Amino acid sequence: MMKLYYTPGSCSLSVHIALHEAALPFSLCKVNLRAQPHTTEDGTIFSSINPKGYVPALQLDNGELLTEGPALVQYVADLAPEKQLAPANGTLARYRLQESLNFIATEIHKPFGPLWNAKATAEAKEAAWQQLSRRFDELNSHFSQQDWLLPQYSVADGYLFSCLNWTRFLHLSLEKWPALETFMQRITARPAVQAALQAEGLLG
Ligand SMILES: N[C@@H](CCC(=O)N[C@@H](CS)C(=O)NCC(=O)O)C(=O)O
Repeated sequence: MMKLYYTPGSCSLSVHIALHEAALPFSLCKVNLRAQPHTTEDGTIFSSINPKGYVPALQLDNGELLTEGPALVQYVADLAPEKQLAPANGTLARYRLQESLNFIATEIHKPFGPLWNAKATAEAKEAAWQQLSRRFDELNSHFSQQDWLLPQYSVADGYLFSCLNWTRFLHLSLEKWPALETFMQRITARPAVQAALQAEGLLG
């Protein structure tokens, strides 16, 4: 059975959601990112499992470890093609998915970094929020016209949700972007998202 190394509320939530959407069997292993060095719930030094030292990481059925969220969610989607979580490989639509995943990884996920960094100055945090705000403007106009990033729900939506959800923990409001707030409500209502949030202790 596949095993997902995750930390509640982190970017690994995207993969956790994809596994639930795909209705595949998997187990979870929690990683404590606050501990230095990072450790798993059974006390193993996480870098002995994933030398990159970060989540998400997915142990596949053949024992190999696969990392990098955008690769993982596509791997999971391709294991359950009937769920249509990713367009078929080789189609232009699949490149549209990869376009979205790369956009989220580089323009949304990583730019949140300074907002999480206790050593970042107030100026650095403000600059990061301004940069994210420009991306949110674009996303807000997209979601004013379309429910999902692609014409139908895909793993990219789960990834975007997982990153935007950080605004809750950071006490930052999305009210300037009403279509983005509606997107968050729409996706939160999905049973797979509820199941992942519940398992990570993030409901309520
Ligand atoms: N390039 C990786 C980045 C993953 C990442 O940023 N993981 C964060 C949590 S959201 C983490 O584990 N940080 C702890 C660390 O780097 O020590 C991916 O896209 O999967």
